[in-house]
Amino acid sequence: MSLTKAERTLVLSLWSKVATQADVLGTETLERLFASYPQTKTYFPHFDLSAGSAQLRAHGSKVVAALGEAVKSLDNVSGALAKLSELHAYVLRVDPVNFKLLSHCLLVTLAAHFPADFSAETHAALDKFLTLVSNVLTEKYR
Ligand code: HNI
Repeated sequence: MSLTKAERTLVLSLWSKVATQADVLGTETLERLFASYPQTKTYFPHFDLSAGSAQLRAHGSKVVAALGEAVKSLDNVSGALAKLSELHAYVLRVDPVNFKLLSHCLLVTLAAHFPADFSAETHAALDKFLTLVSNVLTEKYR
């Protein structure tokens, strides 16, 4: 699976805006995840998950930063995220279903923050990108 040239352009263009607000966008994504799908909180028993907590914000920026690395390596996402793939599969053992939930919450967050950029084409390109990343982060399970 890979993105077409047109899809890459759309992802890169929106990501140039996302990268400057990694903290805010990542935190909101996690807040939406834990509010809408509380079962996902079970992976973070050691976190203070109240809205806007320091841990939530730190983790939110890490997740968006990792996605930024993938955006920079659209030709080799599995290489760019190899270590994270091992971490999520072998150490954290996150059920793959949760990647869909997180991806959805990120899309909603981006749509809310960048309504003018969030055309159906951009939505579809981001969805494909997040599916690609999720596949990489869960491929070690198979
Ligand atoms: Ni995820 C740690 C990126 C999906 C649960 N995760 C990380 C780290 C990054 C990261 C970066 C920090 C690694 C480090 O410190 O070395 N996670 C991503 C990305 C996605 C993702 C890019 C998907 C797009 N993670 C998920 C999902 C869950 C999840 C769906 C569970 C619901 N991640 C975790 C947990 C940790 C984690 C738990 C460890 C947190 C900690 O600091 O203890």
